[in-house]
Amino acid sequence: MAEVDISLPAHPTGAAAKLAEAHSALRPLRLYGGWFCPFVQRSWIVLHEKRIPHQYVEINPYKKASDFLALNPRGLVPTLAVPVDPSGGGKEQKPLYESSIICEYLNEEYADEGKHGRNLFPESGYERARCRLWIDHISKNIIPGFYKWIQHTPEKEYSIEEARQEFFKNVLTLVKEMNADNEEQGGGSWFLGDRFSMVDVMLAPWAMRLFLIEHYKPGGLGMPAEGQGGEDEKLWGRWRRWFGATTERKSVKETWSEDEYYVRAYKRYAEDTTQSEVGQATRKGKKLP
Ligand SMILES: N[C@@H](CCC(=O)N[C@@H](CS)C(=O)NCC(=O)O)C(=O)O
Repeated sequence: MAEVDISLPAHPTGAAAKLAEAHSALRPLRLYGGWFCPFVQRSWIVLHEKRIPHQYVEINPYKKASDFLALNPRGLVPTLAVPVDPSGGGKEQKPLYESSIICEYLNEEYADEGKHGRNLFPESGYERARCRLWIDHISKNIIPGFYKWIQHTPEKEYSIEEARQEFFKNVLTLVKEMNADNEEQGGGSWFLGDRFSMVDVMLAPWAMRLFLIEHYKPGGLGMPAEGQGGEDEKLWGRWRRWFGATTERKSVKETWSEDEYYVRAYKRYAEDTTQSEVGQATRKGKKLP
């Protein structure tokens, strides 16, 4: 069974292939990633947003090669190799892993706004904490709910409608916290209104993968279309704005392979036969790795 997981196409395609190619030269800062992985896409988006010089190395995390495990004993992508002494050529490297930690590290370490663009966290201490609170909600509730839904099969003790409603509830809880989208109140589509932030980065990869639920699951995604959201129409409208802006964001589009390859890669999730750690944890009702 595990063999199928390691038979994934070995390289990104489409826009992501171009980006990977443009970052294939040896560099002291190196991202080990898998094109299909949403956790990797988070780190990739930050590297792109902040114009951080780096090398992208495509690996298959299911193969657990010994040099990969030496860097990251958890054996998961993204894994970042950070130069011990960047000024000294960066031959020696130390590892970092966990997508949210990698993203925070990159944002802090490449802080020169002239070179790397705006900080992905706001200046106000309270607002920074509020961002982290909602990142926590994304990681603890929205993302596990995505896998619970996509891995739903008729044998489960929960129904597909329950999985859908739980996912919707968690999305709308986040949407309620999004800054208002009307001009008087600051405008803009992002979590913080007109400012793109780490909250947007943390959720974007799963927003991009919602089409897989539409593709694979009975009844599809079922998110209300414009005007169909009933008493939650205002919130769904805000969600649609965020979603539209996210799917059009350059850093999101350019870290995206061709749709058909995700369809192939997620078949095992949709059939609930994946042996990935995330998939197994979901099956057992455990916390995600
Ligand atoms: N909590 C980790 C999760 C990373 C993760 O699960 N990556 C998957 C690919 S999407 C992986 O490397 N899977 C290898 C495996 O399951 O054996 C993070 O945020 O970086």
